[in-house]
Amino acid sequence: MRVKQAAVAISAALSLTLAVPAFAQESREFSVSTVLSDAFPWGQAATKWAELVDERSEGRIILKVYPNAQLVSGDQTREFSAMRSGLIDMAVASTINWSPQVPELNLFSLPFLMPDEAAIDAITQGSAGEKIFNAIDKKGVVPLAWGENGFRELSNSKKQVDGPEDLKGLKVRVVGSPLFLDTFNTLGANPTQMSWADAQPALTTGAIDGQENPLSVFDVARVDQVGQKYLTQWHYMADPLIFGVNKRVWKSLSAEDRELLQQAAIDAGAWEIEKSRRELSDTLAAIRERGVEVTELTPEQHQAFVDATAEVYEKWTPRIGAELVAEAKAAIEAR
Ligand code: X2X
Repeated sequence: MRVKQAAVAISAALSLTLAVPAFAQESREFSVSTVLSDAFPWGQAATKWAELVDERSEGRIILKVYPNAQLVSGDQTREFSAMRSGLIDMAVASTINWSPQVPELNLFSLPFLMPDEAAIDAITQGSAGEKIFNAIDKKGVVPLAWGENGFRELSNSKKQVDGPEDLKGLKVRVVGSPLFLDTFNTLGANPTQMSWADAQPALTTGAIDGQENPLSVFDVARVDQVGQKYLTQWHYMADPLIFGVNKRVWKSLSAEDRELLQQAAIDAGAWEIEKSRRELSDTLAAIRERGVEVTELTPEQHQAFVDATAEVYEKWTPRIGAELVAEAKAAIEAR
């Protein structure tokens, strides 16, 4: 009797299993954190990743994007810790926001290290990039691919800035690593750290005079409409984006799905880097058209900023790792 009952139960369970379509059974959803929404290239990188994964897994793997750092209540420098602890499954993140937990990522924030896009690529696509990925991996997050936020330009509501002396006393909002405080303090400015969520109201009320962000962010967030009328194209640093996955989530995936997820991240990242670079000149034209005074630096003016920030290297090179900094410099030299 017992045996017969068990057999009935098993056959019922079996037919139930067979009745459920395979995709519904195996479909898994993961959270993806970003700071900027898909109105910006950054958010578009995450959306593209989700689309490619959906398509290539035939709906088995669903990436749900949560923009505006909402999974950490806007506190973007807590994103890495939240990911490591499993509160967030995946992210497309700026190197700046993860740099408090991964000191090696401060490399990209060294002022005037990377003169052009080829210099960014020389780091990310070479042995220095590999070292950085290893450092992230050791901290509990699996890095899959690179994207790009872009070269960060300086804006303010007070005056045209074409030399370090113009920054004296200017209240500038910065984010992330204390390295930014050192850079702006060295320049004689008055830097203050706050999240992007807090920066926008602070710009509106005039609590701060200036900020630094890529042209795409300045443009899409309409930063000029909160009084930022002066923009200096000083290209002092660029923040790449990193596609990453929590380690436990990564280990729970099959080898095929890991490959699928990584290849989709690589493709989405390459797509976004190409797109953001291609759109730069149109973006700059749009910003100019809205009446923003854009300052380009002469080589001499540029050099004055380089000289004024040299001491940041002395303090930060040992923290980032002397070997890594040297490797990055050599890769840039050889680009
Ligand atoms: O907060 C910023 O300035 C932003 C949006 O660029 C980053 O998250 C690094």
